Amino acid sequence: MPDRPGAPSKPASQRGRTLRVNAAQFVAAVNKVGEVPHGPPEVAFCGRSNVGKSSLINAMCNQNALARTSKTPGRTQSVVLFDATLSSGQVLRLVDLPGFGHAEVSKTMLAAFAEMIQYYLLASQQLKLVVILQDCRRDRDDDAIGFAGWLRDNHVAYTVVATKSDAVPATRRGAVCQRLQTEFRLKQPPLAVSARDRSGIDDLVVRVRNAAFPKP
Ligand SMILES: Nc1nc2c(ncn2[C@@H]2O[C@H](COP(=O)(O)OP(=O)(O)OP(=O)(O)O)[C@@H](O)[C@H]2O)c(=O)[nH]1
Ligand SMILES: [Mg+2]
Repeated sequence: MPDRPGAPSKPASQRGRTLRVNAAQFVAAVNKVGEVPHGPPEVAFCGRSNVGKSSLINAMCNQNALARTSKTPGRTQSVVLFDATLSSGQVLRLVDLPGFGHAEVSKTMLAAFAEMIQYYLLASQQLKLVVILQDCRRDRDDDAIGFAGWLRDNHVAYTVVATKSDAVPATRRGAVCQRLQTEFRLKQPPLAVSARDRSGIDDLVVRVRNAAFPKP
């Protein structure tokens, strides 16, 4: 189930009143998936360590330090849950997953992370969308492409976003997104986002809301 067909075509900023996160709070950090408390519809953020997952959650929630960020890869080592209340009154659970592929963590721990993440993704009753993050500055990421294939095979809905778009000249962003579209076999180019200059953030909030609360 590649990129959601219902995703908005016009940027949120051009569609009148912007949907925003009015309040967000930390719910729990869990190391065992069985401990994820039942709650609102969930949207999970995953990707390579240091790709900007925690920063993106903070930007979406208009906060600086809700999710812990770090220059050191491997900062987020548990499944961390945040509940975000939207200006529409709807409540979303944002799930910050441990990053895959960082050297500072032992192979055994990496395997344990992967197992925990996969179990969560398959077992959660509330998971509505997985957001796969890809750093605009990096080349092809076979781990993430393989992971997207695994999600497809297991009928888990996902979308791809290209992070840190501020770090790539505006003239190159289109080419990066086109390459990612091909690599991930998406119906449309991924959304380019930047936690630093907030570009694409409002659109991402709309996109995850639409996935979490589909119109009947
Ligand atoms: N230029 C730029 N840097 C960013 C952006 N988002 C995050 N970063 C930087 O990238 C680094 C990693 O950010 P995190 O949000 O901690 O990344 P993460 O994916 O949560 O990392 P792990 O928890 O280790 O898996 C930090 O130094 C951030 O300041 C962005 O939009 N633009
Ligand atoms: Mg993190």
